[in-house]
Amino acid sequence: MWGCTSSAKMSTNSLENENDKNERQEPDQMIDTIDYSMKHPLQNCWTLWYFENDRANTWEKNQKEIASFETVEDFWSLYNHIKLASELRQGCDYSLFKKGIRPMWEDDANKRGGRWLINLDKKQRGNDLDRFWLDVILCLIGEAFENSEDVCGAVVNIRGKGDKIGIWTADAMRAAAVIEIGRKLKDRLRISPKVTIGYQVHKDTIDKAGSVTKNSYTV
Ligand code: MGP
Repeated sequence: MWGCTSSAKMSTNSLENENDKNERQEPDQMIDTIDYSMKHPLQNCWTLWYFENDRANTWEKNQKEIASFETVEDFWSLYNHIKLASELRQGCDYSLFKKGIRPMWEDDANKRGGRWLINLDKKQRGNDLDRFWLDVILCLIGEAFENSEDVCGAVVNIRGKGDKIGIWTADAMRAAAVIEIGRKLKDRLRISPKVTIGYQVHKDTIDKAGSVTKNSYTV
């Protein structure tokens, strides 16, 4: 089982190229120098949540905490162990949030915030969904944003009408941080400059009258 301790943490800028920073060595020399027991700590501890739409329960009760991790290795163990987002049933969600933040509007860390929303069309479930979701996770746990402290977490919704990925930030009034996160996200996901994504304040989503929530920012 995965869990988090309160040990000292260091920043990991690249999750995939950790060894590139080290001086290159002959392969046979490496046998003695790699310490396979050392895990690479993330800057934050993260919790993965799973939502399944069981009508017998409230929305909140249907949010289940799966596991927490705080090292690169424990992230990959978890990721490789669970279904891809595209393999989940309709109506299900994965959420990845900093440990201690619940993946809901009501949490103190989210209640003044909002989300960058990426709406996928149906054919993108086969092409883009899993890549986008993994890239979003790597941006989060690799602290890819200059304003990473504003990031609370991310959610992927599997829906028949079209899947969605939301990146939740803490404070919708912090315009510069929100915009920086949106721009970096578009860049990292290689979303075409012709495509616009919108940021919606949670309060507007809660109060929405029709089916559409207004965008407070776009990039
Ligand atoms: P959803 O799962 O975010 O999107 O919200 P979906 O299913 O695509 O529906 P749509 O309304 O965006 O078209 C579905 C419903 O789940 C909401 O209307 C709420 O009833 C409930 N819900 C969603 N979220 C994120 C929350 C939350 O944070 N808190 C509570 N209490 N309910 C939520």
